[in-house]
Amino acid sequence: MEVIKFLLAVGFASTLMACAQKTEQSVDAAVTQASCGGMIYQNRFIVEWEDGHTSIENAESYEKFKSEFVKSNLKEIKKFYKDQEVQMLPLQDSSVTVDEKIMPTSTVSQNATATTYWGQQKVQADQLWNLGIKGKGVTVAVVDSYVQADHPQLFTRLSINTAEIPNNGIDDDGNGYVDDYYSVDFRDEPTTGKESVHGTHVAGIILADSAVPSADSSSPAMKGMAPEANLIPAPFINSSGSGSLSNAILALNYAAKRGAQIINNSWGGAGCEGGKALQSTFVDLDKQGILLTVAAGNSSHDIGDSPEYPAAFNLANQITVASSGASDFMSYFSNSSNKLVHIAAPGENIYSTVPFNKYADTLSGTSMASPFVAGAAALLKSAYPKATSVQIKDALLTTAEYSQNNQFRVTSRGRMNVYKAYLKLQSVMGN
Ligand SMILES: [Ca+2]
Ligand SMILES: [Ca+2]
Repeated sequence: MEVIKFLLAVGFASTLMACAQKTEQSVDAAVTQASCGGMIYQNRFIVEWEDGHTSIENAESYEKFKSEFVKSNLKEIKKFYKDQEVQMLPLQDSSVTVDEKIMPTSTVSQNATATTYWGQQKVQADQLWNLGIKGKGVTVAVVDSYVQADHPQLFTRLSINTAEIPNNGIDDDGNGYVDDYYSVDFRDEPTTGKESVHGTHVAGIILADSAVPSADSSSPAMKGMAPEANLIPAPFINSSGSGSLSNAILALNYAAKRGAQIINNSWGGAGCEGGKALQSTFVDLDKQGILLTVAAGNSSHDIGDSPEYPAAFNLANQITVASSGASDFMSYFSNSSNKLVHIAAPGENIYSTVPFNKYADTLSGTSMASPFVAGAAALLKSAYPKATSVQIKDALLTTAEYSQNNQFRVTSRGRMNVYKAYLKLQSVMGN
């Protein structure tokens, strides 16, 4: 697997490893150029089968895996990869201890300031809210770290697997996961005493329920971009901030099968052999028409020169997002590329929900910019359910805002404006 930490400010050692494919593959020439490093799991393997499904297999060693598992399933196996982990650093390291959990119980005064919702205002989300467009009927998956699903502003938005009866110890819908009424936790180490705030923050940017008031006197309620969209949290990043590529793939495939129409990916670090496994999954999701929003990364570089994945996959239904600030300049930390990064969105000092000891807080990074676009896409999809992901992407990219003096180094040259994208989509789709 690869791991993957949220946002990505990553220095990779370059350790190219031999590919473990059964046959020559051309899944992605580009991925092989990426540097890769970090820990390789010696006893866990990602297997792509001829029938199209992917599984994760454990074995004592690589040799035993090849001589026993692969040998006995040779006809059915299409490709296999070593699982790997890549360490990346979030822009801001932020976590809370689990015993700090204090659920607010009463509603008190709200103290939003002019800058609290600068991002939502900049992209003119309120114009759509005023039209009653709030993401209703659209399902968004957050493939990330832990999400506090019982946060008051997220709990109301949880997508429910109606084919599953909760807490009866049975996999009622036969999807391979017992009691996944809400979701599945794909992390290797679900509880360590500390939790990252990342996933909860990302989820809130997309769809925190603005109809639920804050119960914390020091924190105003979050206004999610699409406050009536539905959430599938699919955590795979451990509380330490890293995760495995195999768990990411399981989480992505799970979200797709549960009906996610949009999947946000505020993480990176998938290079080399493992990057090919991830790309194969992304290509499959892309073929299903799922819109994939991806953080460009926080290494301040051009990912056309130094590819990072999944940011640089550049698929038809993928939108890779750079970060901009309140003054509408590219954030100093943001990755860019005139070919591979598509649009900028607010990513500095972004206020959103956090777990446990506070109601909401401020973080910065392309991890925050990507969910702005995911939420915008959910708004557009709810307004025009028949719009394809390509049409939604095109509407967002062709209406990005920029001035002649300030063009962003992204394909659209500008920063997202969801209201303008809505008007564009309206002209394409008709009323
Ligand atoms: Ca199930
Ligand atoms: Ca059940």
